[in-house]
Amino acid sequence: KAMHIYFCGSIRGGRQDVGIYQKIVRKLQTYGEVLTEHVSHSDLSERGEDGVQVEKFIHDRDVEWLQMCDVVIAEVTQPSLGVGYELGRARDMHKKILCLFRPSSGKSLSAMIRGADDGSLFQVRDYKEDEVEGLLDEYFKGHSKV
Ligand code: 6K6
Repeated sequence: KAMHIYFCGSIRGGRQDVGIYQKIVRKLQTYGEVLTEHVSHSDLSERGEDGVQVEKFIHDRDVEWLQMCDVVIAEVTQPSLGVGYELGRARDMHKKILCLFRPSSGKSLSAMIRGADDGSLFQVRDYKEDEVEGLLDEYFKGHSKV
């Protein structure tokens, strides 16, 4: 059975890192099924207006996917309320979580994410863009590929 991977990246928080999300999702797809592939689609804009009913559907479906996933990978460089919310929910579900942050952005990661690192289930890694594939290989070592 394929591993279910939940990828988190900013949407309404701003789409400037979408190229990196694409690179990460492509790599994750060699390890399992990425439930939230749409987060990396370049045609998904932060400006989308959906109406509260659609947004309730998105929220409830995303929380269901979080519940069924085996692992959560989050690119946290571009701050996003949605990603922060997903990480808090996932942490309470005792999911295995990897947060990826690029210090070269000049940004400083929220203490609520950096400080959630417990050295096992919840991990935060600083990285450079060209390291991301090797870093994911290392993280998934031991997990079987699809
Ligand atoms: C469409 C266009 C703009 O916003 C939308 C809403 N569509 C979404 N569809 C699926 N997942 C979403 C959507 N909006 C947010 N999410 C979830 O929250 C994703 O799983 C992302 O990881 C995260 C992004 O949150 P924001 O606060 O940056 O939007």
